[in-house]
Amino acid sequence: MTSSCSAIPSRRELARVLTRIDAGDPDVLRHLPSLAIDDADNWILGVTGGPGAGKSTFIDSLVTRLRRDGQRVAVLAVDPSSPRTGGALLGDRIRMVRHVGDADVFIRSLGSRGQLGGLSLAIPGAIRAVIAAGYRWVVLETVGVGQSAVDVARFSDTVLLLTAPGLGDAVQAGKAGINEIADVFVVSKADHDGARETARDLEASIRLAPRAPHDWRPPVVLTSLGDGIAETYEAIARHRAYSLACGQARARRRAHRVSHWRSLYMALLMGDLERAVSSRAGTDLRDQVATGQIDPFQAARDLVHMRAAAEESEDAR
Ligand SMILES: Nc1nc2c(ncn2[C@@H]2O[C@H](COP(=O)(O)OP(=O)(O)OP(=O)(O)O)[C@@H](O)[C@H]2O)c(=O)[nH]1
Ligand SMILES: [Mg+2]
Repeated sequence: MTSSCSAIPSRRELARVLTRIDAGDPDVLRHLPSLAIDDADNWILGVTGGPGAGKSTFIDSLVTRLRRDGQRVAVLAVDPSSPRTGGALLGDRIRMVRHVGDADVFIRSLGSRGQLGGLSLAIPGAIRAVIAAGYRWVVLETVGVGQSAVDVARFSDTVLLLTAPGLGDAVQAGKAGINEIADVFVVSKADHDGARETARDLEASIRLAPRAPHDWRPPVVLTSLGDGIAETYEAIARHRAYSLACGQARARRRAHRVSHWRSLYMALLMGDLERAVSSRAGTDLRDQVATGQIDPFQAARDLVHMRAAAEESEDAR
């Protein structure tokens, strides 16, 4: 963080750090690995589901429930398609106005147009930043399609999949393999027709999934505009207890750290690559590639070798 890694940053400092993370600012990378995620008291909840499935509405109610227990909560809306963060976009897509005045709730969207590592770097970075600021619960919201859903699942301790009745979401999600990442299934908009059928379809697909006797069996809960939140909260608590007891939480945090490390490594390599390409030798090679004087594959290998040689001479010094 800015002044010191050990001090708890203010909200304003936190907002500034997140802006830099979102922008892929390489300077901020240096400070992030030192911020631990080891404490099992921190819990990272991934909430995914189709567009308009009711994720933000649901999270709003869940945050109210967590606040009743005195928990400090950070909500990070991960939106790879957003043109920019904050402002109108945040207001449009995150319906959590109830918590705007609450100092113990931090809400922020994350779009990451940063060059370095994209969302797979921004998500673990942002998680570390909010945990360091004392938010013990981190809720990640993302649309349950494509890479961002996978990224969110990779960095979550418990994954909730929301399905609204009548959208064919359950079938679509099943096809995309998204069902496999869910620890708790939430049928949202349960006041709509077809909610019970959707729940039954999900139950049937859960029954069919191969599972050892001691494995976690994802429950299905129904919610609508605040109803069913107690049951969902209880399902999350059960999954958390299971995960902590059987070692799943530890395994996921290990995978989380490795993913973070890989994306940091890629970010550093990308920075290196940019420097190599814009160096004198890189520019010469680029010109030769452009005019067809040299085969691109050969030129790419030349660049790799040049970087390696430069590193060796740096090491020797
Ligand atoms: N009837 C009914 N409407 C709901 C419920 N939950 C959400 N909605 C409505 O569904 C619409 C989408 O809700 P959001 O909470 O914004 O859904 P979302 O999944 O966060 O949407 P995106 O972030 O845009 O993908 C809004 O108009 C909500 O008012 C519910 O339980 N019942
Ligand atoms: Mg939303």
